[in-house]
Amino acid sequence: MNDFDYMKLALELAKKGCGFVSPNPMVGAVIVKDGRMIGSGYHEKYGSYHAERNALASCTESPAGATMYVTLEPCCHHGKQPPCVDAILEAGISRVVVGCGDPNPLVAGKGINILRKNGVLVTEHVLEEECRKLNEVFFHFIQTKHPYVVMKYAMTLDGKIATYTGASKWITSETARAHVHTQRHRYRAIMAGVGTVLADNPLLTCRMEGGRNPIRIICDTRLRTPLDSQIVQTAREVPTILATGCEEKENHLPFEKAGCQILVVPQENGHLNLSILMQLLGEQGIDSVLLEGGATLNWSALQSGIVQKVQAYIAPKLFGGEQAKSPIGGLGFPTPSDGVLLKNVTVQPLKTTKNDVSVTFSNSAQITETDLLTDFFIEGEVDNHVHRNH
Ligand code: AOF
Ligand code: ZN
Repeated sequence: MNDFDYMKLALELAKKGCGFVSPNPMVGAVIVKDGRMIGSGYHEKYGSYHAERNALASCTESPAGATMYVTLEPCCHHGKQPPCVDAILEAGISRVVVGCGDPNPLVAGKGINILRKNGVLVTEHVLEEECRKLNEVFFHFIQTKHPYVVMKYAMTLDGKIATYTGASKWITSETARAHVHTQRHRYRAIMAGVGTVLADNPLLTCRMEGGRNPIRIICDTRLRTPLDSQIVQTAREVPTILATGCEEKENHLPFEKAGCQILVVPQENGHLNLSILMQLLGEQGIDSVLLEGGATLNWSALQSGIVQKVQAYIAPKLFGGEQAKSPIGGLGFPTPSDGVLLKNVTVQPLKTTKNDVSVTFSNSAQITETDLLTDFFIEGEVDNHVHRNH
């Protein structure tokens, strides 16, 4: 096992915090002495112990003289937890291997400096790209104070999100739909337009085993969400924000009584100003938003430059129809060179068993063949972005 192998272990541990540590980063740590792993831990929950202290507490023997592998630079500030550098120095760790620096201005480089000043040998940049990528949300949020926005949609291979009649259940298979719930767990909030609430009356919860519900945000410029919708009816159990341009307090009251938070957002061309909405959500500590908007909201989001990532579930199906909607509506861009480019694109096949077909041969031996459906999950980061509203 070398430095990279141990850092990989620390990365795997860090991922266990996914969905529970926001808006903190996911961090993992492994402690190695004389070629043996003697402790490990990760940041499990927002506000609770940092990875380093959990790893130190788990040690099966004295960590004095050991090496600690940690995916993020150890902190040196007093937040909800005391500084990790103090715990590392007290434990007598002699070498610290760091994945990537902490962009938090309270830490940024200072944590590593303190360790070095106190005679600890520090090795930096081990699996740095992987460690940064793991916390792309944290890096974005701490630097911009706006949530990391992921635009998600499911479409057919001919680019339709519904048939010409408006029917959309279902485009993708169960496997793809289950995968969506891992993303609802992963990101802090989910955002949809009031059109989706009126059409589908969705719950927008996370139905993944052991998962955590995202905060639900409905963009509802004129406050048209029905009081008897599932969203409003479950607002006491699942945090729910109605973002609206409607300022009349008496119209807010019934929603607030039902447990919803009303967030008044300035309007722009009859729609909510999404950049200001993101600023307001950021002020509430919401570090990430999974945008499951309809075509109109998706276009507004792209146009206002708030989208960092696109996730497309693509079914091997064709709907056809000029009137059938595609994922991004609005006017669209006039020339191909104006289009939004994606970078770091990955493609993941999501296989589903459609049917078990029993085949009987003449010798009467039965075998079962599996008929597979494959949807594709495509993810890419938004590369170029033009603010067309300004
Ligand atoms: C670490 N190890 O496991 C984590 C770190 O309020 P606090 O005390 O939880 O501090 C949160 C900040 O600490 C967070 O913004 C980030 O800079 C760092 N997170 N640091 O050494 C950890 N989760
Ligand atoms: Zn810390």
